[in-house]
Amino acid sequence: MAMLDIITAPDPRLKKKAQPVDRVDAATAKLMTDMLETMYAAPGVGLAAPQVGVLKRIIVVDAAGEGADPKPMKMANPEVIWASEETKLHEEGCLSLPEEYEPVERPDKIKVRYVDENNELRTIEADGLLAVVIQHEMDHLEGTLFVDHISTLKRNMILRRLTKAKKLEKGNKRHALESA
Ligand code: K1U
Ligand code: ZN
Repeated sequence: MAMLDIITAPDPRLKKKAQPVDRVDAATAKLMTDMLETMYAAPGVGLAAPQVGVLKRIIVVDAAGEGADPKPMKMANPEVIWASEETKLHEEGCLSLPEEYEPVERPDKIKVRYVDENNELRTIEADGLLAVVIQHEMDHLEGTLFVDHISTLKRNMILRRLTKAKKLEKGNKRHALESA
């Protein structure tokens, strides 16, 4: 297993559309396992391949919650085949937008078809946090971030904060290298 680097916004790689997976072979299954390990370590409840620089339609999710038995899910080529008309507002975070949280409105229940880590086609029904996280991760496959669902004013504020944080981090790294 390997830990992967998570890309943070703003970064053009997070705005690109991911490509379908032909079949889930050993390399894809390993990527799924590495993504899950990276997600747990972050810690997070979901991760999409574009967040680790891989433009493939792969997501991993575990929305079981603290104290419950883990429920890891590895999905390739996920597709929403049904979504409820009823929507819900849920606070979202993103490992690519560290320390930023905003409510986002999405369908409350969904049915998703995907290919699992054994290359088997599966369909699941999801609601609550699981439905939120799957939809959020599927957005990453389209190059969409949760801030694209909120007001321009809030989005620009968040992106300005993240740009500043990145510049500061770059400066700190350069300073550390110069004084080493
Ligand atoms: O970056 C990501 O896509 C992962 C993101 C998923 C997500 C969380 C909440 C709502 C929608 C999508 C995260 O996991 S952010 C971190 C987080 O929410 C969390 C971390 C530890 C425990 C519980 C939650
Ligand atoms: Zn995210």
